[in-house]
Amino acid sequence: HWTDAEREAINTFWAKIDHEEVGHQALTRVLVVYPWTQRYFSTFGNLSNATAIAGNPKVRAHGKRVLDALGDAITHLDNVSATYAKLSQLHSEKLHVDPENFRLLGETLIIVLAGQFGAAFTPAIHATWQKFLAVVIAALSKQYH
Ligand code: ZNH
Repeated sequence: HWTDAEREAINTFWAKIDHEEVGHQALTRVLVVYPWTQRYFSTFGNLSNATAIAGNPKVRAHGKRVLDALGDAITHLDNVSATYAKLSQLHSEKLHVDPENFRLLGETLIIVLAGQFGAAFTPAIHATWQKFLAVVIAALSKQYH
């Protein structure tokens, strides 16, 4: 269900994204803007304020890991549910992450991309990314019962 133009928009834009930097900014923002998300990261140490969150090396490493995982979805665009089946199960059964938080991270990621790329994040690219993230969120939410 992807057009050639959508595949092109996703892949071209993805190639420009610095996983560590964008992942770090997106996760940092989620933890600051939606502070209840901090409860899932109790092993990450000091998350007591925005400066501590931004300087926390575990937050940085985890942000990159999340972006790397988005890369798995991009290389399996026709197969995102299967690609994320184990990851969905992990978030549901082991981490107990409320899937509503996937949506918050997706929205925040869009804001970070818009801020970083400005006019280059065109309405068409924005629309395609919104669709891509909706597919990702649905796949990550799939193993919740
Ligand atoms: Zn998550 C983990 C991805 C969202 C929380 N994650 C994780 C991992 C990955 C991911 C890859 C690793 C796994 C293993 O180890 O195996 N995530 C992801 C993605 C997304 C997400 C892709 C979207 C897009 N998460 C999320 C959210 C949250 C979370 C929203 C909350 C808020 N995760 C989490 C946790 C963990 C994870 C808590 C664990 C961490 C540690 O290190 O411990």
